[in-house]
Amino acid sequence: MKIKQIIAREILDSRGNPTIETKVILNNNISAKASVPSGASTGIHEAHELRDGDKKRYNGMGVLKAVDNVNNKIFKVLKNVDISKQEEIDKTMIKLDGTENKKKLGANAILSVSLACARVASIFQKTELYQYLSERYALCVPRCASLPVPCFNIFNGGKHADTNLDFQEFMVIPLNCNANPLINANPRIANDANNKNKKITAQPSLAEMVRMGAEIFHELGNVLRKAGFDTDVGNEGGYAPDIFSSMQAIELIMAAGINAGYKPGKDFGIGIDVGSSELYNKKTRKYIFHLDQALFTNKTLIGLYYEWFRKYPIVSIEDGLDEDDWEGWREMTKELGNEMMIIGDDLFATNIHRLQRGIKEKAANTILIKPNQIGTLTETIKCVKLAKKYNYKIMVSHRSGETCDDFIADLAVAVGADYIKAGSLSRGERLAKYNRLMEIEGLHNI
Ligand code: 2PG
Ligand code: MG
Repeated sequence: MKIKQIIAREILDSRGNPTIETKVILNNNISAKASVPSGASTGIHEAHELRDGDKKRYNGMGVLKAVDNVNNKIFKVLKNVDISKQEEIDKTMIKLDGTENKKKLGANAILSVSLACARVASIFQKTELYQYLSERYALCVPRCASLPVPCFNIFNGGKHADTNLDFQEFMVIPLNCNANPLINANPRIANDANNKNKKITAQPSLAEMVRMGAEIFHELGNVLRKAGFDTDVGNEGGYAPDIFSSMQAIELIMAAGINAGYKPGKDFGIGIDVGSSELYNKKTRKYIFHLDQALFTNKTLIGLYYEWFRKYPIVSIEDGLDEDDWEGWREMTKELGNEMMIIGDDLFATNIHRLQRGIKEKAANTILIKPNQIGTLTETIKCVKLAKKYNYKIMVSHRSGETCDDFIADLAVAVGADYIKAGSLSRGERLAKYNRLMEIEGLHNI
């Protein structure tokens, strides 16, 4: 079946900023849409997000040029192309753009078409999107697709909230699940036979993991309220009060988890996205944490992470160091990589060239996968495949500016991702992803 029409338009994302939504229509009039998210703590190695720059509209954030690129330039080269040829579709757009980081057409323009094509192809084939992706890219037959463990960002800081907290995300991560071998292999936090936990059975279903996240999220609200803190939420739906130290965020989450009836280190661990590229001074090579009034070198910061690891059930640190501090990443992976997930987000930017360097340098043991960091579905999946080949764990991720498009839920299942992070347990654009995962779980009893 061939592409008959492609129509893009400007819509608003969860922050009220413009983004692009694209509809692809086939010759038989079957159609599907996809929209793209947008980051706030955007890495410098990401593909280019094309914005109009016209200060008279949306303070320069408009995406009418990207929309125009889809409706004209991209449509021209994709008209009548067979919808089942996803790799060819992506390759054609990459070629048409012709730049290293998709700055001519815009990665936002290209990705919206790429995702919409995959979605309409799955509808045409009458298969679920995750099944279609899995088969299309020979990832694995649907029966071995697996559900990722959700990581709930219930405490927002950094660029995602108006708060004094420098750290960007504090996540609750369910333990006791098969998909979590690194964590379960760790004797300090592995499930023990005497765990008299009343709420979660040995292997929680995705719906149970979501329930745990929601219960802890609500309890955190109570804990904060009682302590006199603000309970408004940040960009990703987690609470975002001004607090007294970074460590206090962890203490509050631990208290909420315990109050909700769960055991830290047994039922749930804590993951931190430091977003440290935002805190790094390239000249002095120091990391500045304003709330804690502290300055760190990469070595002393790794020391702090280790101290926290000894004290709390920390199971992952994302972007613990700057995106170009390769020497630091090597050291951090050597020091902490056997104990927890060392996740590269800005470091890798879902880019196989950056990942190849990481593999060579033994930097990180987990990669964050964000399709809009690279700009096409095919390149995203190539990156996942390479990471898997070298035993990196896979965490598929949303962006802080989202839409209600739930594509990444299907993507995470299709590639057999170990984890997915899609924010907190509030805000519709975050829940859309978790709700889709629960739907998939129900559909096929994965
Ligand atoms: C991150 C993301 C998503 P942003 O750093 O991991 O949580 O944030 O989309 O702002 O880059
Ligand atoms: Mg990150």
